[in-house]
Amino acid sequence: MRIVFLGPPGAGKGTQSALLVQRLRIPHLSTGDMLRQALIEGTDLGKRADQFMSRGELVPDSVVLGLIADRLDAPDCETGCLFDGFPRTVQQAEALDQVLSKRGTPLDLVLALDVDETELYDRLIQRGRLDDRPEVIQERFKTYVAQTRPLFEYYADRKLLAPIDGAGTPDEVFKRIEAILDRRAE
Ligand code: B4P
Repeated sequence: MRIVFLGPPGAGKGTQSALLVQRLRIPHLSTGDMLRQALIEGTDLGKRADQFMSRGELVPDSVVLGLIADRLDAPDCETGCLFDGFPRTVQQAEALDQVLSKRGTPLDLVLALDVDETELYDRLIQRGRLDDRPEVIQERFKTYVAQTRPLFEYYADRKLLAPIDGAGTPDEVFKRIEAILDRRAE
């Protein structure tokens, strides 16, 4: 099964993805984690990505698409995977469609988390990662609305979108996701 997790910064994509990959036993492909790992390792790619992440901007599509294409070549992705925080632009979504259709393995589902912006802000401030400073959070929200939010329509048009209320505890949100999966399996 191939699933995309979509949602604003701090909506819980990473949190819910960790639960979902345990249930589905598929690899977890988080572009945010991959970029942060590249920075920790001090690679050129990591240093380049950091310039964008630290300002609340998206890392260029070419960088992110290269990471995803390499990861999809690994044998553990043959039976499926969970894309967490990718795609984040319509261009990334189109590129992903192309890569997957070449492999004959299209997307099955797009889970779209929605959470009130005040709640998102509180969660991110509490998390306190380097890119969770007030001015960077506001920039990430703006970037999300301009570049990622259009993906809701993109995937709704393709009948793949499953909207989820992301308010409440992580367990409550995960139960809503499980209900969607159970309905699909019926
Ligand atoms: P990401 O790593 O994807 O991070 P995020 O959107 O900020 O967080 P997420 O939604 O995963 O929230 P989480 O579960 O951690 O992106 C970081 C940056 O990387 C981007 O800004 C961008 O620059 C770059 N990037 C990544 N992918 C890219 C792409 N495809 N293209 C270009 N650039 C890209 O939850 C947040 C906090 O809330 C946590 O502390 C968590 O414990 C808490 N929480 C979660 N669920 C909760 C709940 N239900 N109730 C209360 N708290 C909750």
